[in-house]
Amino acid sequence: MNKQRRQILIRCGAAAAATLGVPALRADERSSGRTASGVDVHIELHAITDRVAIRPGASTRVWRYQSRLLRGAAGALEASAGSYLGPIIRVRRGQRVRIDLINGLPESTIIHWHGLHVPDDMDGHPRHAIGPGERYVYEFTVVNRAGSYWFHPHPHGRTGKQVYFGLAGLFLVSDDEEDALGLPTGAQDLPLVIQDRSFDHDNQLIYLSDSLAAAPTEGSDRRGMMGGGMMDRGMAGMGGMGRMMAAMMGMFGDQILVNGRPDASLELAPRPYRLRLLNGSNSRIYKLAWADRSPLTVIGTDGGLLAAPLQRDHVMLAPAERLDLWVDFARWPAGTELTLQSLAFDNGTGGMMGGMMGGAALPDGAPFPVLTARVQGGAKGQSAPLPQRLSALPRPDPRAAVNADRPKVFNLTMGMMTWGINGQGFDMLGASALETVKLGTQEIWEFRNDASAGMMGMSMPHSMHVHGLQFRVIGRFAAGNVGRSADSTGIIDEGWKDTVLVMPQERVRILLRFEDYPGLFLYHCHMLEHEDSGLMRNYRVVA
Ligand SMILES: [Cu+2]
Repeated sequence: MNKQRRQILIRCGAAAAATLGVPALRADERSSGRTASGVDVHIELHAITDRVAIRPGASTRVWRYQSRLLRGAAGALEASAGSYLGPIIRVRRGQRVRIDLINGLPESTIIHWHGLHVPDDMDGHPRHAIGPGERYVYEFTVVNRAGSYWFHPHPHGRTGKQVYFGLAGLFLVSDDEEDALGLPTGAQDLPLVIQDRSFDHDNQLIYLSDSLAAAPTEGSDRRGMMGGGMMDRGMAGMGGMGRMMAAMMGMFGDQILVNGRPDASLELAPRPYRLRLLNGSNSRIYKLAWADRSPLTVIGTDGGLLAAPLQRDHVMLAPAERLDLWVDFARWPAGTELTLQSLAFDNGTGGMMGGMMGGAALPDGAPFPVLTARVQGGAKGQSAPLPQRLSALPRPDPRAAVNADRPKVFNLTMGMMTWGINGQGFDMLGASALETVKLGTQEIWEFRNDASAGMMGMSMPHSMHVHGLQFRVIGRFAAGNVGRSADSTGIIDEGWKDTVLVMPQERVRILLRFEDYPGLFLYHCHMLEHEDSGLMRNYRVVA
């Protein structure tokens, strides 16, 4: 970022918010009609270094968002007491929000509003990253439908590290359509953020070559797999080869945390709950099921409610995906202890990862418990039945795409130990002709995960995320009799999505609509180590 832009950002925070986003805000007024200064909610998020108690014994150094509500109803901001995670921001569709990010970290950062439809300079592209001590002012109208969105850092090459050390929170949107359904609210509307972490003997987080004890600096960011002292810095529990593999294949922690807590155990009333699941992990996929194999009722995905509830034995949840479950705990006798598990699955790498990572304690696809839920006694609350019609969800119409007969192909590639898309790594300001789209049109894109013929012939699942919009999944195909077939049962492709899991040897087609905002947006794998090492590109929306 140049000096002039930095100064604008800093001035912006001290004076009016309007400076930064004037052209964008005008395009964004359609649903609120308010002036730029008339915000409904104003929140300050201060990214700071801190210590929290996570495990018995020494406290853990973390990075987290310290939050303050400067304007808006008290319910708009829920700080997470005693956890690195959060806060939870709650807004209504149509509200205008201003959020000031203040960077109290020793390195640059920026926040991305995952799943929200906002102008490109409000989206948290890495080109907008701010340095230590600087402020970035976001202001936008929430036009998304009710749903469970979230926010996290997005500086280039360091997203994985910053999320891992604690920076992430939920952004929950409600609207009139959802209110009318009478879904569980209050304590029965329960967000569950699932993450995996590794700790050293002193309770400190271990991330590749970084730990917060070693005060990471701008100089320690990763520039490709082989650089940056990845091989020679000592780190507990992972040898040099293991670190290098993790930097490329993904960080897999051996401790499962729910809402920032290990060994999560919930006391639940015998009533219906809405469980809002977010996979906030860097790279781990969960295959979730109740231990007693009670069916799961899915009512929402990334972009809000489905048209109707779905019943599944188990559900896959890839990094950054959300799933809303409806569970009536009155169906079990008081005192029942239920375990939500992640079941064993084949990630399509043929067990290669476990071997090559020197025996990661909890490899991708290994089974483990996620949380226990104990059904309390007492009066069974009034169990409102779940409506069988949830939301007006239009049927996707692939014929409306400008390339209905020629889907754009995006191969997820691995070459010379670097991830890429069609063989290309990240280019901060660049977008190819293939990656240029016209405002007001729809396109079909196909992510292909069967092209990795790199030097090690690796393929892994990828969790593909497109910024700035919600799309629909219109097809999922096996790529023929090439290699192993991975386990893709339990993937929920229904509803509005912003992130889609593409298993090895699969091809997934999505229908995207580019509306309202021209500019430069990202699409990438949300396995953050893949993203940080090249599986990320821009697309450009032109008027
Ligand atoms: Cu990936």
